[in-house]
Amino acid sequence: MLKSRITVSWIAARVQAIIFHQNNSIGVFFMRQYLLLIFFASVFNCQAAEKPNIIYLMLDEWGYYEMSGLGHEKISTPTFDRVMAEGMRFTQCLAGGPVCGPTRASLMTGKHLGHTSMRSNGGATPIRADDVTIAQLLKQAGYATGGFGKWGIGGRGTSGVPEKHGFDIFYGYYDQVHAHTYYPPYLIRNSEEVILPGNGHSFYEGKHYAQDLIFDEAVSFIKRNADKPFFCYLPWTPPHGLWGIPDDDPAWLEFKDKDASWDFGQQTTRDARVYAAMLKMCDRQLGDIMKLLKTLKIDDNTIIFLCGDNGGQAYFQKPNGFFGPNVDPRTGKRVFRGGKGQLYEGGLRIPFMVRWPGRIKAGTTTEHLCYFPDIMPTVAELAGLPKPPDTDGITLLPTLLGRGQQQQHDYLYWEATNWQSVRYRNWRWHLTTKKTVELYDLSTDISETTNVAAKHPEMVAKLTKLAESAHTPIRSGEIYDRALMDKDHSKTKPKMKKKLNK
Ligand SMILES: [Ca+2]
Repeated sequence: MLKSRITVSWIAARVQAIIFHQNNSIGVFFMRQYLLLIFFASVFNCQAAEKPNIIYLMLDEWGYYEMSGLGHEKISTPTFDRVMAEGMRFTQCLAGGPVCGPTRASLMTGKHLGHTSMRSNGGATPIRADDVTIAQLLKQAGYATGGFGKWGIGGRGTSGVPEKHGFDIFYGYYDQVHAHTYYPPYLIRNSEEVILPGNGHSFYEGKHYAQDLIFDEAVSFIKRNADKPFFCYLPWTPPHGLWGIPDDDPAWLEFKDKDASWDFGQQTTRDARVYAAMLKMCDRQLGDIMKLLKTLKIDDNTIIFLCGDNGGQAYFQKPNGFFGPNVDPRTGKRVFRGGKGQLYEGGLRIPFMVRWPGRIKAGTTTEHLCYFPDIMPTVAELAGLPKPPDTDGITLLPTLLGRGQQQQHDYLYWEATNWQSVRYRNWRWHLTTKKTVELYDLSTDISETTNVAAKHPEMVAKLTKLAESAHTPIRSGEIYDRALMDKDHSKTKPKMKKKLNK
């Protein structure tokens, strides 16, 4: 089946790509060699016979402690709790970046933020045409590839569009600002507009609810591809704002009549209630997908990753947020400093769990320190591929399967605008926006309260050097059609009401 899909013209295209891209980095050169290797491995059937389906569900802004399974009393997430109970929870998984765009770039390309082509949420820095994504690897290993949700690493008319990066189909939002409403006038399918009549006048109301459509497309993709290995990437927008939800959604019915102590929000007094309802809605939708896997008899051969995309934000109520994403609900105390947008632990710690019936031991927890670049080598190994050559990640499979020696990172690295950070074992080093050096010993100070840089000059010197070696200059992608890219961005969108019509 796989052989039949590989054509002579495909070989010609790959060879041409290698010959004519002289201007690329060594990493890109090796990645291209690697893609050829995958191809020949496919031809001669050298790969593992059975490849699991891979579902990667990443909720936008979902905080570390925001699940009922960890004792949260305001949030209800029975399916997420079930994934935790039936799979493995990582207590120390860190996002690839502190905000939407960079973290997605890190996840998709297997690189840390010193190497990614996108490092900020500016909107006009797509990934490059020669960036290789997880979907490209899996595609060439014979997977059907679909993405449903918020892409965020390359708008229409740029080098970063998903259909040029290994996805057979991507449906949803390409532009992050486009995703600020759940009632957009259109969504995007492989760079084409899908018009949603009756939408576009309000952030909160309309005829078509984007998340329902995105969910339906994902379900349809799974059904269509049940008989072959598939990669279903679900970077869903909820519970990111602005917080709109249909009046009749069962999850909203559960939260809408909460008492006045819930009246917190940014634009409306119901935002906090909608936030909680959105998590319950996504929980229900994942539950429906898991039921479908059973019906299709592919549950045992499907691995599900479930995570947040960046550290939790203190939404709706200062200083810790109405839901306290970095507050342990069992103690009521804030554990991690900072939140979304920052490189302190609180800006990067995310919920992360993985379920694979019969393969991953149920109800297990690991403290293995990992981050988004690790996903690429992990899924490559799942697909029977050799380790990708151009990644900063390390496969998680020894931890997940309880088999073999788990390799540890020498260090983990992040950067944001004027801020660099290194995690080295239990040390956390920062060169902050104020150009001050901070060093924390997380083994005794998980909340990063006491800067011990002055006491440990050797450690500071060591980690400073690591940060210097990890950073490379940004080489971002290209914009071919700025007007098309801008069309999905807020500046040119029709004015929409930020107030509810009631
Ligand atoms: Ca986010």
